[in-house]
Amino acid sequence: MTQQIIDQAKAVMRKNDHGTYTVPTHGLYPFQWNWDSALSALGFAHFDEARAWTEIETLFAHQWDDGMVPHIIFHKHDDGYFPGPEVWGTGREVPTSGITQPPVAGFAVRRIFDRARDKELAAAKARTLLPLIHAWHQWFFSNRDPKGTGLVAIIHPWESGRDNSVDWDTAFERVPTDGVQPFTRRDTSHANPAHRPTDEQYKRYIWLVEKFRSLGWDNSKLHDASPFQIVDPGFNAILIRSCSDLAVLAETLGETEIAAQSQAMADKAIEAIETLWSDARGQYLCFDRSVGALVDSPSIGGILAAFAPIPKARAKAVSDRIEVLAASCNFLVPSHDPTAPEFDALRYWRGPIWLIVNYMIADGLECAGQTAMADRINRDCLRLIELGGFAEYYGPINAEPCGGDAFTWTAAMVIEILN
Ligand code: 9WN
Repeated sequence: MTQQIIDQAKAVMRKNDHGTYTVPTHGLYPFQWNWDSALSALGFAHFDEARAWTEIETLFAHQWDDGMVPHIIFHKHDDGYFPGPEVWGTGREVPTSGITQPPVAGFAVRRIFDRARDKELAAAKARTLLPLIHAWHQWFFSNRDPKGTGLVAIIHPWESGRDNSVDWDTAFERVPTDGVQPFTRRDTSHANPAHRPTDEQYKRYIWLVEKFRSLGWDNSKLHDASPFQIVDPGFNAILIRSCSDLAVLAETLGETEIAAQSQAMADKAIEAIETLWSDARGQYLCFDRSVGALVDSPSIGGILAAFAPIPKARAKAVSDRIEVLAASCNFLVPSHDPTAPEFDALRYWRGPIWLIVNYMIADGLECAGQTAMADRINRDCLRLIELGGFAEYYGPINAEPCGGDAFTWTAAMVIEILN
């Protein structure tokens, strides 16, 4: 049974493999996505280490001069996705988007390196990737934390990877839609519109893209110019984990300066993330930097914080919080609290379960000694696969498979969990 599922997962990954990069799924997402690639590489590493390294190398081959790694790389022309390269207008030879995504590559590279069977290949690849990943981490703190708070802001919901989370609703009201010309969405022709973001949200996504394009994609200007600046605990936890993992990797490779700088960034952020903790909610919350207040939205962003090496007592509290959520759903971990009025069981990041997020939460909890909850989350991942196949996301009440199917990172996570 286990081997059969692994074989099916490998087949999904091979199907979406374009040789040097994978697409998340055919049709809905025909290009390379940033955090999809880093997490998918973990799956490849179990059966083709060289291919795993290539996935991440391709991603970093499109790193911008300032250090940013874009969220989409438009390797080949495809009309099936909106917004395409002409909307982004970043002027790159191989077009890319102009925003970034959760920086999970540092974590992935350390893990692939640590588990490598081909040590020589791993050392060579890690050595090349190390300064590139470090430059991306430094880019974050220079450009998305201009006041040196220790935590970085996202300036577009797409950067979080949790596109239509309830977390952004209030801040999004401050994003106008003036001047956005009519456009045709393509996602709703591939997936059920009831499981996707709304048209109103799409207009605001595009307004932000046009605003940033009008500033020439100059990252020294974008943060301050954006009406949307959110400090997301989940996003920051991924950055913290990648910084601390990169510190360990750098030390192993004898790169002591990168090691010290990475650890310093992680330490400062771990201290700062404490300001996002809410006793009332029993979890971390987002902080809306534009208005200087926490966002009282009980989403999975505040639970994903457990992916970072937060204090053990906090990890225990997060585990307790998941236990509370379990009382109102049949599968863990819903992307929004099912008892909250905004919960929407099948609409994208407003309720459904995403296996990549489950994987990171379980990994963090396991590192913190919360193994029972980590195991339970991993078991639920496998139940969801057995019931719904390799979907993009799943309903937390009835396990409905939603969004795209034959999904690369979902398959990669299953390979990870079963190995
Ligand atoms: C926008 C590819 C990506 C994921 C994101 C997920 C979704 C894109 C979209 O798909 O976002 O980046 O068009 O909806 O929200 O996390 O990386 O799988």
